This record gives sequence, C-alpha cells and structure tokens, in this order.
Amino acid sequence: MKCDRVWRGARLATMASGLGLIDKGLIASKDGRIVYAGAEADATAFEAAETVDCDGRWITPGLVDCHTHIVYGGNRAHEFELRLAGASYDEIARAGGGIVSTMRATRKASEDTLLASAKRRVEALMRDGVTTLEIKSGYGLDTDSEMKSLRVARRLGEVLPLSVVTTFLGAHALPPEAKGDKDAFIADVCDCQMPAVAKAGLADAVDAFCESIAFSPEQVARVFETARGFGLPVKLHAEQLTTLGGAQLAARFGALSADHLEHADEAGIQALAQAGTVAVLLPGAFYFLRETQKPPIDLLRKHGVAIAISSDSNPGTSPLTSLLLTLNMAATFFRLTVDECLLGVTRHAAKALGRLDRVGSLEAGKSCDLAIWDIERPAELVYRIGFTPLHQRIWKGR
Ligand code: DI6
Ligand code: FE
Repeated sequence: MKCDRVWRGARLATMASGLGLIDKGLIASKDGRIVYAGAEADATAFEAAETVDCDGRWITPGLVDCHTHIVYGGNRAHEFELRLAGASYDEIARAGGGIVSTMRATRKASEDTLLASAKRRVEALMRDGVTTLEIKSGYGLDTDSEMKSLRVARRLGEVLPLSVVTTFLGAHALPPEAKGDKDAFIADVCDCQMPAVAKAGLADAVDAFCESIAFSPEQVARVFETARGFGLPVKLHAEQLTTLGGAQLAARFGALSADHLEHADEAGIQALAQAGTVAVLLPGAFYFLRETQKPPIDLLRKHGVAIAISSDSNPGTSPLTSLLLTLNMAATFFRLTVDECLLGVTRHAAKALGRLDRVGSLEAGKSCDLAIWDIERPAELVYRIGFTPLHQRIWKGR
C-alpha cells in the first residue's frame, strides 16, 4: 500500500484500549491521517515516500490540553505578590482585581497583542507534545471582546501547527457595568453574546462557571438551554469551591465534561457516570490556590467516570504552560496512576472535547498527531519536573 510516511522501530502507547502498549510498532500516514498503527509484524507492506527509524523511541498520540483560558491581556503577577503578602483570592477579586482586572486588560488589548502573547504560551505547551488545544473566552465579558478573544483563539490554530477547539465562556464573571445584576447579565449572554458568537461560527462549545462567586445552577441552565438551541455542546466549571449540584446539572444537559470537581459528592459523580460526562481535573489551580480539598478520585474510579487532566492555563489561578508538569501534579497531589495520567491527556481529553473520533489515540482513520519521546518507559512522562523529553512532535502527519 502506498502512503506518505512510515515510522518504524517504535514502542507505541496507542491509548486504543488502556495504554495499548506495542513493543515493536509501526505507524503509517497518508494525507495527514493514520492508515495503520500496530505491530510491525502484522503490518502489510507499505510503500512510503519517507521512512523514519525510531530507534526504539516511544510514540504516544499528540497530547490534548482540553481546558485553557490562554488568551488574555496582561497578567496577574502583582496579585500573586499581594497573595504572598497575605491577601486571599476572594479579597483581591472583591477589590476589583481577579477576573475583572484581566477583563480590563483584555478589552484594552488589540487582537494582534492578544495573539502575540498567547502564541508564546501555546508554543510552550507544544514543546510538551500538545497537538490539540482547547481555548475558552471569558475575559471579554461583552459581545465585542468575547468575539475578539475567540477570533484570536481561531487565529492561533491558523498560525501554529496544532488543532484549536474554541469554547464560549460568556458566563465566567460579572463585569462591572452589570452593576451586580447577574440575571440581566445572563440574559445578555443568552440573547446577545451567544447568538453573535454562534452566527460567526466562533465557538465549538459553551462553558459556564457554576459557583457561589459566579453563577447559580438556574442561571447556568438558562445558558445551556440557549446553547442547545444553537446546537452547541456544553461543559461546566463545577464544584470547584463549593458543592452546588453543578455535576448533576452538567449531566442533565449531557455535557462533554465537568471540570474541577474538588467538592463534588457521590450523587454528582454518579450522575456524571450515567451521562458519560468526562471529569476534567485541574491540579494546577489546586496547587496555585493552595487548595486542600482534593477531587473525589476514588468515587470517580468506583463509578467508572473517564478522567481527563488539563493545565487550566489562565492568569489568575493556574499560570501554567506545561502539560507534563500538570501530569506530575496530578500524580503527586491526586495520586493518579501513570496510566490514568496518560489517558487523561490523550483519549479522555479528546472525549472531553467531543473529538475522540479524530484524535486522542493511535488508530487508523484518526489525525496523524504524534508525540515521539526519548524515554525508556511511559512513567518518565509523569515523573520528571520541568524537563520535556520530547524528541519530535508530528501534527497531521508532518
Ligand atoms: N475557574 C478558575 O479557576 C478560573 N476561571 C474559572 O472559571 C479563574 C480565572 C481567573 O482568576 O482569571
Ligand atoms: Fe478553568
């Protein structure tokens, strides 16, 4: 069979079922897609334009970072200093800092400025083998600025060799001009912002922040009903700081994912299991906020909920741009196993984006997105702190 490129002599972690380890593996690509991934011994004869000998290196699917807020103006290093001096995240937010300070900087910044700053952060993630990246809006908080942020997210996927999935997070925080009226702001999100975003084709999904300091389950339900009307799948920031029933709400709407979940209870986890909603864990925010309440890992295991892991890259609670470091945190803080960690940034992360048909495992028909590693065993991807053993990153067969 004719194909474009063959990688041979590799050890594969296909993630097709469990880690799907193959000792002497071969991958063949054609037109940017995988046409074969499996044992070299079982492969038909491929006539390839280029053959790469991998010298026993490991190949995993290109990594998927399924939850980021990576497009924003300015940064919050000064608030970090205030926190070090004793102020809490809450106090800073109430004093006009927090998400609203990033909103001001994001509204002020030009599209090119936002693009240039986000590009450097995305490139850092790419150096860890990331080939698919989700990017949320939510620092614009009005129609024009939300659309500007989402256009920047789309442009990142045009100027960089990786796949970008965009999410409209209009219900992230209350902007000052809403003068405390959350219901009126939610009406604006549903009646003005989301229709404009959907009409322009700028969002692949819709997210919301369901939290006592953000929006109630009733307000989020309104956002989700509107999203349904536009045919957009939903996901939710749920149970990060308090137990509000966000997990059940996400399940009720068949959400792709429920994210954070530190304070989720068993009923919530059961609901996620029944709905097939992925639990996205964000150890970077847990670390940076010095949280002590861990997500209920044992309940997620008991009920068979797929676990994904993501950087949550954002200026306020997770200024993190390494997915491998995120894995080390997931293992160290949450006691996830190496297998759970690696599935969490491949197969399960792809599922959390509704993209499992295209990415997340090494299987024929999927995009040929590969991470080729200079490692002796997969555990090295989780074990190291601040070192990337990436040999090469392949996106769409190149
Ligand atoms: N949860 C978070 O941790 C971030 N957004 C969200 O919904 C916080 C973002 C920020 O503080 O800028
Ligand atoms: Fe987040």
